[in-house]
Amino acid sequence: MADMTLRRYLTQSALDPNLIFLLEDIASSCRVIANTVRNGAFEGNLGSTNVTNIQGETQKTLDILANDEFERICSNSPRLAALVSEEVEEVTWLKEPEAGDYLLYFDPLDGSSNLDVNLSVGSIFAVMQVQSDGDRNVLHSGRNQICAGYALYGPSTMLVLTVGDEVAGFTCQHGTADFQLTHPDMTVPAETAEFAINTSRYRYWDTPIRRYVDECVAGEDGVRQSSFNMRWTASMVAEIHRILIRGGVFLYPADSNNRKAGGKLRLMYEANPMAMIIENAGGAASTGLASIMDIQPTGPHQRVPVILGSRSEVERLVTYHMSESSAEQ
Ligand code: P6P
Repeated sequence: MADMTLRRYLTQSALDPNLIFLLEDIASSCRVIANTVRNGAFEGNLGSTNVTNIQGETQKTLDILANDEFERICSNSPRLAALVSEEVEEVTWLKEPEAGDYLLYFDPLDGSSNLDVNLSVGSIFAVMQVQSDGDRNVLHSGRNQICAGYALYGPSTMLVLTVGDEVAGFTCQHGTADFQLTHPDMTVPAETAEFAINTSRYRYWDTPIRRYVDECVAGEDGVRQSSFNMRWTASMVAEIHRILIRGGVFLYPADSNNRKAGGKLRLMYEANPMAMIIENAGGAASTGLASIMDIQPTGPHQRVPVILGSRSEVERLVTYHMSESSAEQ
């Protein structure tokens, strides 16, 4: 599979050249961010600012630098009309929108609480299109995404991308800095024995989540008659990548503590892109009651419950939620 670079892969995918330009700009942004993250300690970029972002989170220095890189590199993309960033409250309109122009949604540095402890972080992105001339609307459901992907800044820097039905993984080659295709046609194993959830929130969970996790923890003697493993890396990109490689289910549900906010994770630049990737890899992505990509957004920073990964596990969790909600009626 030597020399299937990202550019060759995109060209062979017969995509609009302006979309190829945009995806290459996104890849360039991720290459620069990878270097900035790796050299954070030398450039005094670790640690936090005293700024609280729209999410109510203290911004890390590298959050801002990563956002600036996306803006600096992608803003010149010929048919890019707007940027929707986790780190910026307002939508950034780069030009008067014309039908077909691209809209870029991104979390420039996800999981940045891992930076100071040298654990994996990532960037998440999705692209949609302006629906009609002059239409300054970025609130389209995830079904309108024409591509989605993430960069994982781990032991190696990877770019995972879906531009249609397949999910492809590229690894940044040390030296040439080319993204080379190393993981073609990534698919989520249908069955799994691994779940990912922040179990410190057990006291806030609703019944369907407690039931699911209790059954996993009960292992061979419980109703699942199987033992499960648990992982939690506080980096959604790392969790999703692990699920693409060896299966699993990732849960960040709404609970009694975050329900007023709608959940923890953001729809437009975390849940939707990952939902497209996971579904195109044969998995499923739900809030517990509805497919994530069917949600009609109400705001660029809207939060939603997230349950995604191996299809059989997500379907089980949806069944638990449905039976709970019908019991409440
Ligand atoms: P908690 C990172 O802040 C993030 O948005 C996701 O990447 C990650 O899965 C989750 O939040 C971690 O949340 O509550 O464990 O800190």
